[in-house]
Amino acid sequence: MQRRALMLATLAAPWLAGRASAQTITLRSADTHPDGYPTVEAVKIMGRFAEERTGGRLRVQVFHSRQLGEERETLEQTRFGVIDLNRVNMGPLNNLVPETVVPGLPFLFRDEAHMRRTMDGPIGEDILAGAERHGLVGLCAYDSGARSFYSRRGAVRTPEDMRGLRVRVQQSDLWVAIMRAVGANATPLPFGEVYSALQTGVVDAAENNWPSYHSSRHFEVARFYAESEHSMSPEILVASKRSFDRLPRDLQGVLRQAARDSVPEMRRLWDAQTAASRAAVAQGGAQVNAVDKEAFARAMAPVHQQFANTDRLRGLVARIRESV
Ligand code: GTR
Repeated sequence: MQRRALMLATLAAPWLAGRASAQTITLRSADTHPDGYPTVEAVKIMGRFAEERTGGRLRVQVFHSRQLGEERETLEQTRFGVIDLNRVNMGPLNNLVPETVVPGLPFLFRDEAHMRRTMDGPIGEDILAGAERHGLVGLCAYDSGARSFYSRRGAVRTPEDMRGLRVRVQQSDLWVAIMRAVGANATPLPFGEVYSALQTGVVDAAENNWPSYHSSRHFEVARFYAESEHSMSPEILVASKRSFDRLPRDLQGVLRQAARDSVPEMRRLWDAQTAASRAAVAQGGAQVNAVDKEAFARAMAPVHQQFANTDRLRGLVARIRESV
């Protein structure tokens, strides 16, 4: 039988604060990143909003640093209501929730501002809503900047330089296809295994944004960072539908609004962290180079047709392209 996390958390809450009759509900939230990372801090901020707005009836406890497991496992547990909230990248959701593929498609957004406007508007709402059919309530999307390649073997400048490289990807068919498109061998691995895979040569390369390249210390073992910026697959905060449905109506509304209100806070932290991480990895010996982006975009283009393969998904892609 599944553990009733929400109920247990409620019973275990030592701080039955506020009015004597008010019960405190504590939602447990998972994150792969360490304490202090913008996603971790954003969910804490959301928790503070929720707590303030409910007079302490609703709280959020963030378990950072993979304390509850790797993203794919924690997502399963979230669907079953063992974990109440989960902040993951959209990548590990790709195989489950088709809509999450769309914003990760290579070179889709024109820039970060386009991605932000899209995810804040009706298209973003539509993508988040896709999770609901799969036991998850999409609360908000956070930034994940742009993902770029990094290698232990040498600078990558063109798609030809990727040929035959073993590249770690997120556990997602989209990501396997993206690597195939440039002639690389995709190796899907959980995030927590990437450092040692790079260190021991199980993989030659991986790809991620500046803050993750930095906080995971991958720059120590893969020093050549190629600014390909090939995908802007955003982060997503989901609630377990089981946990969400158990919340009183008013608390559901508070939770949704608190999540939305944490997005600008997250972005402030994200921009600062991106600049700090860029400087820190350069200091730590990373060598950064530019790539032939047009050649990468051309090579990866067939992935769009392959994965935006229903009217709904094609429609989302078209709306994103048309949006200003
Ligand atoms: C990071 C993201 C994590 C995780 C990781 C990965 O950018 O924030 O949630 O998905 O990438 O590559 O596994």
